[in-house]
Amino acid sequence: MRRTTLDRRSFLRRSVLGASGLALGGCKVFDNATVQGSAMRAVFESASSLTYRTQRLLGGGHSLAREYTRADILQSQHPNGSVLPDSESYQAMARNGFANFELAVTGLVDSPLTLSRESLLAMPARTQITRHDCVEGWSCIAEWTGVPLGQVLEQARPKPNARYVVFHCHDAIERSLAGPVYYYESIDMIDACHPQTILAYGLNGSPLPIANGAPLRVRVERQLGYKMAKYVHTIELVESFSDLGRGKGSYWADRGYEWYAGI
Ligand SMILES: Nc1nc2c(c(=O)[nH]1)N[C@H]1C(S)=C(S)[C@@H](COP(=O)(O)O)O[C@H]1N2
Ligand SMILES: [Mo]
Repeated sequence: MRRTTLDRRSFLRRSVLGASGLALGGCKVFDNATVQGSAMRAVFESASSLTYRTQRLLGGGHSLAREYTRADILQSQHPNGSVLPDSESYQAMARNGFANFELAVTGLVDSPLTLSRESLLAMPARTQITRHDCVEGWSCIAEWTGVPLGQVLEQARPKPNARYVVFHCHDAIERSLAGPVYYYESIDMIDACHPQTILAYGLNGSPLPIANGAPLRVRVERQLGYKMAKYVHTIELVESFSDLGRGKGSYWADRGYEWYAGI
Protein backbone atom coordinates (compact mmCIF):
# COMPACT_ATOMS: atom_id res chain seq x y z
CA MET A 1 0.00 0.00 0.00
CA ARG A 2 1.17 3.49 -0.81
CA ARG A 3 2.31 5.61 2.08
CA THR A 4 -0.20 8.34 2.88
CA THR A 5 2.36 11.02 3.66
CA LEU A 6 0.79 14.26 2.56
CA ASP A 7 2.66 15.49 -0.47
CA ARG A 8 2.75 19.17 -1.22
CA ARG A 9 0.64 19.05 -4.36
CA SER A 10 -2.25 17.07 -2.91
CA PHE A 11 -2.03 19.29 0.15
CA LEU A 12 -2.44 22.45 -1.90
CA ARG A 13 -5.28 20.90 -3.88
CA ARG A 14 -7.13 20.22 -0.66
CA SER A 15 -6.49 23.75 0.55
CA VAL A 16 -8.12 25.18 -2.57
CA LEU A 17 -11.14 22.89 -2.18
CA GLY A 18 -11.33 23.97 1.40
CA ALA A 19 -11.80 27.62 0.53
CA SER A 20 -15.43 26.89 -0.34
CA GLY A 21 -18.16 27.51 2.17
CA LEU A 22 -19.51 24.93 4.55
CA ALA A 23 -22.74 24.15 6.30
CA LEU A 24 -22.72 22.78 9.79
CA GLY A 25 -26.26 21.42 9.83
CA GLY A 26 -25.67 19.00 12.68
CA CYS A 27 -24.49 21.80 14.92
CA LYS A 28 -27.67 23.84 14.89
CA VAL A 29 -29.06 21.81 17.72
CA PHE A 30 -26.37 23.13 20.04
CA ASP A 31 -26.74 26.77 19.19
CA ASN A 32 -29.57 27.41 21.64
CA ALA A 33 -27.76 29.42 24.26
CA THR A 34 -30.14 32.33 24.11
CA VAL A 35 -33.26 30.25 24.73
CA GLN A 36 -34.65 30.91 28.20
CA GLY A 37 -34.20 27.94 30.47
CA SER A 38 -31.93 26.01 28.10
CA ALA A 39 -29.36 23.74 29.64
CA MET A 40 -26.62 25.53 27.70
CA ARG A 41 -27.72 28.87 29.09
CA ALA A 42 -27.58 27.52 32.61
CA VAL A 43 -23.97 26.49 32.00
CA PHE A 44 -23.07 29.94 30.73
CA GLU A 45 -24.75 31.72 33.58
CA SER A 46 -22.81 29.73 36.11
CA ALA A 47 -19.53 30.36 34.28
CA SER A 48 -17.08 32.46 36.24
CA SER A 49 -15.73 34.46 33.34
CA LEU A 50 -17.40 37.72 32.39
CA THR A 51 -15.88 37.53 28.90
CA TYR A 52 -17.52 34.20 28.40
CA ARG A 53 -20.97 35.43 29.39
CA THR A 54 -20.56 38.57 27.33
CA GLN A 55 -19.53 36.72 24.18
CA ARG A 56 -22.29 34.16 24.55
CA LEU A 57 -25.28 36.18 25.72
CA LEU A 58 -24.74 39.40 23.79
CA GLY A 59 -24.93 37.74 20.41
CA GLY A 60 -21.30 36.78 19.83
CA GLY A 61 -22.16 33.12 19.27
CA HIS A 62 -20.77 32.73 15.79
CA SER A 63 -19.06 36.05 15.13
CA LEU A 64 -15.88 35.44 13.16
CA ALA A 65 -12.37 36.17 14.31
CA ARG A 66 -10.56 38.53 11.95
CA GLU A 67 -8.93 36.89 8.95
CA TYR A 68 -5.80 38.29 7.33
CA THR A 69 -4.05 38.05 3.96
CA ARG A 70 -0.83 36.25 3.04
CA ALA A 71 0.94 39.64 3.04
CA ASP A 72 0.27 39.83 6.80
CA ILE A 73 2.30 36.66 7.51
CA LEU A 74 5.61 38.10 8.70
CA GLN A 75 7.30 35.08 10.23
CA SER A 76 6.77 31.37 10.77
CA GLN A 77 4.57 30.25 13.64
CA HIS A 78 6.64 30.46 16.84
CA PRO A 79 6.58 27.01 18.48
CA ASN A 80 5.60 27.18 22.15
CA GLY A 81 4.93 24.72 24.97
CA SER A 82 5.65 21.16 23.94
CA VAL A 83 7.54 20.96 20.68
CA LEU A 84 8.19 17.20 20.44
CA PRO A 85 6.21 14.56 22.34
CA ASP A 86 8.75 12.12 23.76
CA SER A 87 6.67 8.94 23.83
CA GLU A 88 8.01 6.07 21.75
CA SER A 89 4.59 5.55 20.14
CA TYR A 90 4.43 9.17 18.95
CA GLN A 91 7.97 9.15 17.67
CA ALA A 92 7.42 5.89 15.77
CA MET A 93 4.35 7.42 14.15
CA ALA A 94 6.33 10.56 13.24
CA ARG A 95 9.09 8.48 11.64
CA ASN A 96 6.41 6.93 9.48
CA GLY A 97 5.16 10.32 8.30
CA PHE A 98 2.05 9.93 10.54
CA ALA A 99 0.61 7.44 8.01
CA ASN A 100 -0.79 5.35 10.88
CA PHE A 101 -2.29 8.27 12.75
CA GLU A 102 -5.87 7.82 13.97
CA LEU A 103 -8.21 10.24 15.69
CA ALA A 104 -10.70 8.73 18.12
CA VAL A 105 -14.01 10.42 18.91
CA THR A 106 -15.46 9.03 22.13
CA GLY A 107 -17.64 9.81 25.12
CA LEU A 108 -21.21 11.10 24.84
CA VAL A 109 -21.76 10.28 21.16
CA ASP A 110 -24.14 7.89 19.41
CA SER A 111 -21.44 6.81 16.91
CA PRO A 112 -17.94 6.60 18.36
CA LEU A 113 -15.43 7.09 15.54
CA THR A 114 -11.90 6.19 14.65
CA LEU A 115 -10.81 8.41 11.77
CA SER A 116 -7.72 7.52 9.80
CA ARG A 117 -5.40 10.20 8.52
CA GLU A 118 -6.70 9.49 5.02
CA SER A 119 -10.33 9.93 5.97
CA LEU A 120 -9.56 13.23 7.73
CA LEU A 121 -7.71 14.49 4.66
CA ALA A 122 -10.63 13.43 2.45
CA MET A 123 -13.14 15.60 4.35
CA PRO A 124 -13.92 19.13 3.10
CA ALA A 125 -11.30 21.46 4.55
CA ARG A 126 -11.14 25.11 5.53
CA THR A 127 -8.17 27.45 5.19
CA GLN A 128 -7.92 30.62 7.27
CA ILE A 129 -5.26 33.22 8.03
CA THR A 130 -5.59 34.25 11.65
CA ARG A 131 -3.61 35.70 14.54
CA HIS A 132 -2.48 33.47 17.38
CA ASP A 133 -2.14 35.28 20.72
CA CYS A 134 -0.21 33.58 23.49
CA VAL A 135 -0.91 34.55 27.08
CA GLU A 136 2.86 35.08 27.45
CA GLY A 137 2.58 38.16 25.23
CA TRP A 138 3.51 37.20 21.68
CA SER A 139 1.41 36.91 18.52
CA CYS A 140 1.84 35.30 15.10
CA ILE A 141 -0.29 35.51 11.97
CA ALA A 142 -0.39 32.23 10.05
CA GLU A 143 -2.44 30.30 7.53
CA TRP A 144 -4.11 27.18 8.92
CA THR A 145 -5.79 24.38 6.97
CA GLY A 146 -7.91 21.62 8.43
CA VAL A 147 -11.25 19.93 8.94
CA PRO A 148 -13.99 21.91 10.68
CA LEU A 149 -14.51 20.23 14.05
CA GLY A 150 -18.29 20.54 13.56
CA GLN A 151 -18.14 18.13 10.63
CA VAL A 152 -16.35 15.51 12.69
CA LEU A 153 -18.86 15.93 15.52
CA GLU A 154 -21.73 15.65 13.09
CA GLN A 155 -20.46 12.22 12.05
CA ALA A 156 -20.17 11.13 15.68
CA ARG A 157 -23.65 12.43 16.59
CA PRO A 158 -23.24 13.94 20.07
CA LYS A 159 -25.87 12.99 22.63
CA PRO A 160 -28.09 15.82 23.92
CA ASN A 161 -26.23 15.92 27.25
CA ALA A 162 -22.80 16.45 25.62
CA ARG A 163 -21.71 19.92 26.76
CA TYR A 164 -17.98 20.07 26.20
CA VAL A 165 -15.43 18.76 23.73
CA VAL A 166 -12.22 17.57 25.42
CA PHE A 167 -8.95 17.19 23.50
CA HIS A 168 -6.47 14.58 24.71
CA CYS A 169 -2.89 15.02 23.52
CA HIS A 170 0.23 12.92 22.98
CA ASP A 171 2.65 15.16 24.90
CA ALA A 172 3.48 14.80 28.57
CA ILE A 173 3.61 18.45 29.65
CA GLU A 174 4.70 17.51 33.15
CA ARG A 175 6.11 14.52 34.97
CA SER A 176 5.24 14.14 38.61
CA LEU A 177 5.81 11.28 41.04
CA ALA A 178 2.36 10.06 40.03
CA GLY A 179 3.54 9.77 36.42
CA PRO A 180 3.25 11.83 33.24
CA VAL A 181 0.52 14.44 32.85
CA TYR A 182 -0.63 14.62 29.25
CA TYR A 183 -1.86 17.97 27.91
CA TYR A 184 -5.65 18.30 27.83
CA GLU A 185 -7.96 21.13 26.86
CA SER A 186 -11.67 21.63 26.23
CA ILE A 187 -14.16 23.97 24.62
CA ASP A 188 -17.93 24.26 24.70
CA MET A 189 -20.27 23.14 21.92
CA ILE A 190 -20.69 26.64 20.52
CA ASP A 191 -16.95 27.07 19.97
CA ALA A 192 -16.73 23.47 18.74
CA CYS A 193 -19.31 24.19 16.04
CA HIS A 194 -17.94 27.64 15.17
CA PRO A 195 -17.03 27.72 11.46
CA GLN A 196 -13.42 28.75 12.20
CA THR A 197 -12.82 25.96 14.72
CA ILE A 198 -10.78 23.41 12.80
CA LEU A 199 -8.59 20.39 13.37
CA ALA A 200 -5.59 21.70 11.49
CA TYR A 201 -3.09 19.57 9.57
CA GLY A 202 -1.60 22.32 7.43
CA LEU A 203 0.35 25.47 8.30
CA ASN A 204 1.31 28.19 5.81
CA GLY A 205 0.70 25.90 2.82
CA SER A 206 2.74 22.95 4.11
CA PRO A 207 2.01 19.95 6.30
CA LEU A 208 1.82 20.95 9.97
CA PRO A 209 5.33 20.73 11.51
CA ILE A 210 5.91 18.57 14.57
CA ALA A 211 6.83 21.64 16.65
CA ASN A 212 3.37 23.10 15.94
CA GLY A 213 1.39 19.97 16.80
CA ALA A 214 1.59 17.45 13.94
CA PRO A 215 -0.29 15.64 12.75
CA LEU A 216 -3.41 17.35 14.11
CA ARG A 217 -3.99 20.40 16.32
CA VAL A 218 -6.96 22.53 17.23
CA ARG A 219 -7.58 26.12 16.13
CA VAL A 220 -10.15 28.01 18.24
CA GLU A 221 -9.71 31.46 16.83
CA ARG A 222 -11.52 33.56 19.43
CA GLN A 223 -9.45 32.32 22.33
CA LEU A 224 -5.83 32.42 23.53
CA GLY A 225 -3.13 30.06 22.32
CA TYR A 226 -3.22 27.60 25.18
CA LYS A 227 -6.76 26.52 24.16
CA MET A 228 -5.42 25.28 20.82
CA ALA A 229 -4.36 21.78 21.77
CA LYS A 230 -1.53 20.29 19.70
CA TYR A 231 -0.82 16.57 19.10
CA VAL A 232 -4.52 15.64 19.55
CA HIS A 233 -5.25 11.89 19.45
CA THR A 234 -8.70 11.70 21.08
CA ILE A 235 -11.75 13.93 21.20
CA GLU A 236 -14.08 13.13 24.07
CA LEU A 237 -17.55 14.57 24.57
CA VAL A 238 -18.48 15.08 28.20
CA GLU A 239 -21.17 16.63 30.32
CA SER A 240 -18.81 17.90 33.04
CA PHE A 241 -15.12 18.07 33.90
CA SER A 242 -15.38 16.10 37.14
CA ASP A 243 -13.38 13.16 35.74
CA LEU A 244 -10.75 15.29 34.00
CA GLY A 245 -7.55 16.45 35.71
CA ARG A 246 -8.39 18.64 38.73
CA GLY A 247 -11.88 19.39 37.42
CA LYS A 248 -11.48 22.77 35.69
CA GLY A 249 -11.41 21.45 32.12
CA SER A 250 -7.84 22.02 30.99
CA TYR A 251 -4.22 21.59 32.01
CA TRP A 252 -3.78 25.35 32.36
CA ALA A 253 -7.24 26.01 33.86
CA ASP A 254 -6.32 23.45 36.51
CA ARG A 255 -3.27 25.64 37.24
CA GLY A 256 -5.03 28.98 37.64
CA TYR A 257 -5.64 30.25 34.11
CA GLU A 258 -9.13 31.02 32.81
CA TRP A 259 -10.91 28.07 31.21
CA TYR A 260 -12.60 30.50 28.80
CA ALA A 261 -9.71 32.50 27.35
CA GLY A 262 -11.67 34.82 25.04
CA ILE A 263 -9.88 37.59 23.18
N1 LIG B 1 -0.50 19.54 23.41
C1 LIG B 1 -0.14 20.80 23.65
N2 LIG B 1 -0.87 21.79 23.10
C2 LIG B 1 -0.52 23.08 23.32
C3 LIG B 1 0.58 23.42 24.15
C4 LIG B 1 1.33 22.36 24.71
O1 LIG B 1 2.32 22.55 25.45
N3 LIG B 1 0.94 21.05 24.44
N4 LIG B 1 0.89 24.75 24.38
C5 LIG B 1 -0.17 25.74 24.11
C6 LIG B 1 0.30 27.12 24.05
S1 LIG B 1 0.59 27.92 25.51
C7 LIG B 1 0.40 27.80 22.87
S2 LIG B 1 0.77 29.44 22.81
C8 LIG B 1 0.22 27.11 21.59
C9 LIG B 1 1.49 27.22 20.77
O2 LIG B 1 1.26 26.72 19.48
P1 LIG B 1 2.47 26.77 18.45
O3 LIG B 1 3.58 25.95 19.02
O4 LIG B 1 1.96 26.27 17.16
O5 LIG B 1 2.85 28.24 18.35
O6 LIG B 1 -0.09 25.74 21.73
C10 LIG B 1 -0.91 25.42 22.82
N5 LIG B 1 -1.26 24.04 22.73
MO1 LIG C 1 0.59 30.16 24.97
